[in-house]
Amino acid sequence: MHQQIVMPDGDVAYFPACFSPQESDHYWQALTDSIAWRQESIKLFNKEIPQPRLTAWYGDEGAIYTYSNITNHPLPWTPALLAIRQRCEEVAQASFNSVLLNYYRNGQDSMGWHQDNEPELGDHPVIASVNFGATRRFQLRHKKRKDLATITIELGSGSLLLMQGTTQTYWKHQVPKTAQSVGARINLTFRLIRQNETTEGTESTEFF
Ligand SMILES: O=C(O)CCC(=O)C(=O)O
Ligand SMILES: [Mn+2]
Repeated sequence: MHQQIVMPDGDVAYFPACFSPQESDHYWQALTDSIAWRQESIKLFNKEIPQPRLTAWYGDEGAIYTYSNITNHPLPWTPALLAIRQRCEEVAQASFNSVLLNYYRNGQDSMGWHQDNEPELGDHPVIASVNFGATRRFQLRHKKRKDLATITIELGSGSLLLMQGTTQTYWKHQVPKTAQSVGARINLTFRLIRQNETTEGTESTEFF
């Protein structure tokens, strides 16, 4: 069972129960216990600002990505991450070689408007976004069409949001802060990072 979001210039599908409540409890605990959560900072106007969430990056050895001018090497897959990835690959009918994890401690943790358009992801990335724990509001906004309303989806525990096609070209997304009292939430975005000449030092254009 899934819901296709009605939107121009994008392809977003919501699977509210990709994982059962039992599986969700299990993975919540496994990820809380085993992931090396980090508090990263971003440099803004020469000041180090802590990100409003904890993060972690896991994946195949070569799945290197650059973020805020920092080259990030992934940590090796854990059994829980491999099992979650397998479910995502079955549903998405796509392959993923890395996952970015976000830990939102409470309603003050958030992620601002952005698109997942790092060059390493290629032109039309397939992104599988999985959630465990508290339900949080996820919003999509068209970059040019001011006549289109913001789309809001409440992402619940055990859900999968699949973004593909031209979604990352034409739409931005965010997880806003909320004044409501909400518990912690773990989000995982599975991605396929493309090796390129700069990171590999060869002319290989293979996907891995
Ligand atoms: O937490 C979410 O639902 C979104 C996370 C996200 O957009 C990202 O990691 O790029
Ligand atoms: Mn994103």
